Amino acid sequence: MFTWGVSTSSYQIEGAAREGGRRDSIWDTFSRIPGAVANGDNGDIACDHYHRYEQDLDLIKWLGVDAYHFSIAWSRVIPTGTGAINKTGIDFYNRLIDGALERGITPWPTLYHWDLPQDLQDRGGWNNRDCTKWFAEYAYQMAEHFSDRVKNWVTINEPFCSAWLGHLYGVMAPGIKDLQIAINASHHLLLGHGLAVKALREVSQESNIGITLNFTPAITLGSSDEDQLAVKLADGFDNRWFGDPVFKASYPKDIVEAFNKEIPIQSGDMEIISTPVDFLGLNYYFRQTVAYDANSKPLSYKQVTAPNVERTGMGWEVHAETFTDLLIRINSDYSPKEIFITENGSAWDDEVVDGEILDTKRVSYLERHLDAMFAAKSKGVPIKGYFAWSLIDNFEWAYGYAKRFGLIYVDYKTQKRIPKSSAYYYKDRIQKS
Ligand code: IFM
Repeated sequence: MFTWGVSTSSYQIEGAAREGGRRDSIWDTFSRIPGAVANGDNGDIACDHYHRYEQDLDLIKWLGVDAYHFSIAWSRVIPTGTGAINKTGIDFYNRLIDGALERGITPWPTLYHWDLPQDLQDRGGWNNRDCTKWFAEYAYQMAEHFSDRVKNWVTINEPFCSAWLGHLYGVMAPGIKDLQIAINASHHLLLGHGLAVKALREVSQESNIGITLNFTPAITLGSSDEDQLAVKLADGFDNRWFGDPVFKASYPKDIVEAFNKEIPIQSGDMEIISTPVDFLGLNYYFRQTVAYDANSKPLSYKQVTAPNVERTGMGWEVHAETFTDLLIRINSDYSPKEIFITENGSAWDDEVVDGEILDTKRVSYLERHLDAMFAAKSKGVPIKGYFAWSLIDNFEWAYGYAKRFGLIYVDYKTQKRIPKSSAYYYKDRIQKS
């Protein structure tokens, strides 16, 4: 059976930031830094999903999907990150999981979608090797509480973003700009993933466990050897740095050499990181265009703006064929047992006109990417499901509420939800499948 679903994440939709015993995550802290998030937005209220989850589950059911991929806010269930469980937080996810199951929807939680408890950041966060243990203990606790009803688990979502955007470029929480710390964080995120796989399996052998990696294929407009090198470096930095350890138990040599930094690998780490997973969660949004640049740091390439290409409201190139090629390549490079597309979608400047949102560009993006995915599937890539990003408009990290990815529009003043044309398209496509 092919699984159709929708995805969200805790900090982006829940709100209720200071309710029910939840403590700050690094995103609460980061959002308070002047200028860190567009318009000074934060996730205090977001989509108020914490209070409106029943309505949101009804919308998920109305869409006709099989599964709901959400994330658990670590600081809601273990507010200081380690130690005492917060029963009120657990109760919220019990209600969410039960509510999904009552509606015939399979819950697919991710354990970590970037919202590290601030108390753990104060102890060094992902730069501290202990964070891998804290994460594994948290994973174990979540399995103890939910694995009687939850079978499908994603450990970590897009370690690329946590590691590089959060610790190298500082454009996401915790806002650090340091290559060595970013490398440490990347290794600890991956190690935490491996330990969490073991912890989840220890509690429930029936678990179906994966990690979600985002892949951004690169091309160049140049024809020089240097530009080809730029493509290779971009691919190594974005894609192979995270895929190779999980599926090949090693970091890509060319990038290790180019970084010329210490990687905090201890004996046995790579075996733990490459603990076999049941599936790869794959996120795809766009392809990038790069050129060689000897002065760029940490690697000798830079992003260039390809002319005359279609772009989303994020400025990301729309290129569905790349999705097909990527899926074929990932299958051939890594041979994952199964692939679930855990995110794919696009942001546009949606407008409500006479109570409707005719988001024809999102419909077109969705249609072309679904076709592209099925093209890869028909060539033998073991794609078992597709989750659209996102169920509803939400807090788009450093862009705040300015960028809308939802199939369902959210009026942030009233919290009214309005299905966009893309929601009707998705519903119809699922029905016909
Ligand atoms: O909103 C994000 C999500 O949290 C992670 N993947 C990419 C999405 C769009 O930027």
